[in-house]
Amino acid sequence: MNVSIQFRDKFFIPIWQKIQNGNRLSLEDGVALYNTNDIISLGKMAHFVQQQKSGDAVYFVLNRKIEPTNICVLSCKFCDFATKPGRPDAYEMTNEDIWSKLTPDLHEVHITGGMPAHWGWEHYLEMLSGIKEKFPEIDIKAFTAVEIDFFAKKFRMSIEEVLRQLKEVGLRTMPGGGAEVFSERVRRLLFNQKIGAKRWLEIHRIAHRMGIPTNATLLYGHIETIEERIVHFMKLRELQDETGGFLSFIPLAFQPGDTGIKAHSHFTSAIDDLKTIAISRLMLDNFPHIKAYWVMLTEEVASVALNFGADDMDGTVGEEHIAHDAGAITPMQLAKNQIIKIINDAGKIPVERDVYYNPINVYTDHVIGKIPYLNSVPFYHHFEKQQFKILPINPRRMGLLSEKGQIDAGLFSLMDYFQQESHLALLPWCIATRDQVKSVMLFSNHGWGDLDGKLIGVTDETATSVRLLQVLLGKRYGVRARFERLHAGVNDYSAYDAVLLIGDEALRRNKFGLAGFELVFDLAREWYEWQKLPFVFAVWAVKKSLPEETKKELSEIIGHSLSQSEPRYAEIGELRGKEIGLNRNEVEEYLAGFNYRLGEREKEAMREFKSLAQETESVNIKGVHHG
Ligand code: V47
Repeated sequence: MNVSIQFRDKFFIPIWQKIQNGNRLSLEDGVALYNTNDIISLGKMAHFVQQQKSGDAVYFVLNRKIEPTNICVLSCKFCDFATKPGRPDAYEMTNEDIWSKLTPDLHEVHITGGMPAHWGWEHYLEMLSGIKEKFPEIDIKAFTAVEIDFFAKKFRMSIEEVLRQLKEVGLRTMPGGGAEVFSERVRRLLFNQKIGAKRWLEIHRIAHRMGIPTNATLLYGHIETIEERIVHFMKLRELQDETGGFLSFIPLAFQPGDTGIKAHSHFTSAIDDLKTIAISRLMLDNFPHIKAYWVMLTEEVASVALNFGADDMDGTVGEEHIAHDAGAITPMQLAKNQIIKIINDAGKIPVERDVYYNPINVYTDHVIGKIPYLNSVPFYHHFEKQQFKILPINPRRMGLLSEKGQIDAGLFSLMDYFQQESHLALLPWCIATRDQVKSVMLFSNHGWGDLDGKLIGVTDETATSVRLLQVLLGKRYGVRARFERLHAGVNDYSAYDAVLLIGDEALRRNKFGLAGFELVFDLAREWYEWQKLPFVFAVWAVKKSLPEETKKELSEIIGHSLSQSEPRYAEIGELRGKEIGLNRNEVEEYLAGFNYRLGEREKEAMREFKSLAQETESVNIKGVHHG
């Protein structure tokens, strides 16, 4: 993707070079970006990164915020929400009150609030288990690191034990609150009873290790310095390098209200908000999402932020007190249609998501699914979009959206194509291996023959690799294993005898290893040694009902992109390769290992696999292991 920007601030040029080459920005770069008046160029650079990460997608979730009580043992100066027992504004919700606020159409409940001295541990466990029991479709995002630390101390448990028990009763992810600003100076002045950076980061590290993805926030616009904001980004970036467990970063604009910070009685400016969104997108190069939290930004700023690096609008929210008690002027909730309109007006794809950012529905036309793995870069690097919009999506989710008619075309997982042949037309391109793949890998503690009865964690991202694994186990090795789906993102693999991963994660683990597993098997190599055929993992297909003209246009765009890309694999794959930890040579060798054109041998391989899959018993796969 070539983007040229007319900079007014010339010092942007070396920074822009770093961004385009996938090099990290420094503390000095971050401070310089804040000092600019060339806000449009800043926005364009952040938008470039946003497009690399999430194409045209902007995510939202049907969610409900619950703040179970405002009674809190802490007294942070910036907080107008917290109060003490017996005060007229104090409230406590019973668990019944909480459950009565939820409806089955929701996909996420976000729980965070005050920390009262008198609630018991059982109360929290019942809160979550009651939600899961009454609303199995609602995923729970609950309790900031500050609350987790409070539970550990109050109920005399380790952080691991607190999280283990919460996970068991339904906790899926953790929100990013309580980080404030990672600065001892600010902590002493504004929230000296609260945990500092070290403990906050440690708790998130543990959560990630236990397979609980989390968010992160920065509370900005009060007494912190620009340098302190950038140091905050760098600390988050460092932990993300280590764990990969952060989903979204949310800059929280300080709401002055009647808080104890008298010198700062005004709201942040829209310019500061947009700079913070853009600079967080640029500094946090390893975070998948940046959230424009409309509750604190206003709808107007949030909508502009969608072209300044943000790809996440939080959700419908329902009710909110932390910002509103501190003077926020925004509504308490946004209707789903209003969110969809804001996103469409910004020229993006409104993507309704689940708690792990899996797309559930998209609300616009001309959507092309893009498999976000290195091996499909040749199809998209020179893709001239015209009227189409690009949605990065894993193969399995693309199949599900296509079933609902919400995807016009894409690279489909082979099994999904087989199932939807009646309404999908094949195009002459695919992702096929020659002999090995390097990115569909089984990490195991047992050889093939010893996997009988064993528990295998399988990626949630595709139907084809999982079926290939079952065919290999059943037909080649005569073995029956048990399977459990993994969720997208970080997982705790310790419960499994083997784990099937695909895409860039598999590629990374193939190079650097997956802790706890000694053996690594390449599924395409297994297939090749057995069948002496290539393996077709995905095929390009288009909705049959599209006008012929559109199909033709799309075919030309794909064909053009591929022929432009083929002579330049090292160059086009370099950026993504860097993210995975591969050098140029490794990228080139990896991409050269694929055949992207659907020829006779590939078609023969498809037929052979289809009949073997039909003969193989379809094993029931349980949901994600949460224990
Ligand atoms: O931790 C308190 C902040 C946070 C004020 O993870 C204030 O998806 C502004 O973390 N002005 C709670 N902010 C909210 C939060 C959040 C919100 C939306 C999404 C997610 C997510 C997380 O609110 C607190 C604190 O940092 N806060 N007082 C104030 N006056």
